[in-house]
Amino acid sequence: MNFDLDEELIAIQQAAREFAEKEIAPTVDEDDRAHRFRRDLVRKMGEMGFFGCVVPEEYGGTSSGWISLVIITEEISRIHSSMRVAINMQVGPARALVDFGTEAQKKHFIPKIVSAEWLSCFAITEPDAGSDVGAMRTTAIKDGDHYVLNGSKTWISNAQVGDVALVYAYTDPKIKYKGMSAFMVDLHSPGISSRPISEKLGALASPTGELFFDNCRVPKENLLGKEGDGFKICMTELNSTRLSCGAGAVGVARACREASVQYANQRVQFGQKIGEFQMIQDTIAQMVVQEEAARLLLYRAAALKDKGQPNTLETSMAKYYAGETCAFAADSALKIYGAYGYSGEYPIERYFRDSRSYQIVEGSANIQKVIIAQDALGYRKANR
Ligand code: GRA
Repeated sequence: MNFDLDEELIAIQQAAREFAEKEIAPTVDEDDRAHRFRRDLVRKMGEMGFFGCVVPEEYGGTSSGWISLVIITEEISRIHSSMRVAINMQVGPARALVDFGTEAQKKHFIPKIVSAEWLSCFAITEPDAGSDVGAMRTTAIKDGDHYVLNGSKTWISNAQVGDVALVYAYTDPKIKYKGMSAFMVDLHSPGISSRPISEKLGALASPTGELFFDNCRVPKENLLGKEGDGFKICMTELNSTRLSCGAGAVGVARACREASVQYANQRVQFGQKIGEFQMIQDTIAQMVVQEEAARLLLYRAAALKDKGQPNTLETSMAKYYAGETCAFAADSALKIYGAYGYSGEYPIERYFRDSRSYQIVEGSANIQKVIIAQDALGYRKANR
């Protein structure tokens, strides 16, 4: 496989880098400290076409492909990890609609999601259902032309700012995951409320919250796929969003590596630049190699998807490794910067806080390892 980026991808990379450096970077520390969600910037990202990479042009997308999604996410996350979450919130539901929506659903939702006229999100996780998606308790019971939603979701990015959500719920709780269904829900409907989760370690400028459904009536036209398709839709969606999430991890790892190299070349101790000490070189070398390996794993997984081939295994490998790489890079940057890294004077403490999310979200590191190991052991093939 050849991973030299072609002209189109290089142009996309440059546009995303320029956007991140010009539009996001000037206020990144201020936005992060104030927990400020930049809806205006999300809208601009929509105008730039960042949310349309894997959406056909007829629905407002660009069809530039999965590798371009990975490239854009890395560039955004390198400047501000919080801002890359917005990519998954728009792309996840938009792509699920491309894969499973009716023509009417596609026309109604996708253009407004891709342009970020509507902020979207997806709601899987519940207080007692994190890694074990099948353990969710939210129900959607048919009542005439509607489904009535009851239950609560937690750790939902964009919960308190979203306009629409892709919500997973049981239409038939008795038959476990075979009774799970997926719905596009207007978050301004009666029976829906939200509560922000503001006390968190990182991703401070990305809103996170709880969603509560109290007899919320969702028109039956908003069912995505058929009743019972929910688990499959959810796994397919996660297989898409894990790619972008992994790219976010690489973006933060790259920011750590770039900052570490710069500092190692500037900071003098014991009469020489600290970069001249072999222990620092050992760390820098590991950061460089891990970052490149993680990026190549992501490109490979994305390239398979661009060719329409199964890539669940490759996506799990890439997401897992990118998360570990990010944690190592942030940990290393903090050691290299020492007390300055611990202070608010440099962005290292933000990288460190943001890095931790990547071993948790979009399927924890352990869940990815389960998928990889079960495939290797022949218990359950990941690529079906
Ligand atoms: O064969 P079948 O017809 O019985 O179907 C089974 C299987 O083939 C069924 O689901 C199918 N399936 C899939 N279909 C398509 C399983 N995996 C896939 C797939 N990748 N694609 C049941 O399968 P199962 O394996 O028996 O299910 P399980 O053991 O209950 O669960 C599997 C697993 C643990 C992998 C799953 O639950 C999982 O992925 N858990 C992790 C949950 C997760 O990733 N949550 C993320 C929350 S959202 C989030 O983090 C947002 C962050 C935003 C951001 O920062 O980007």
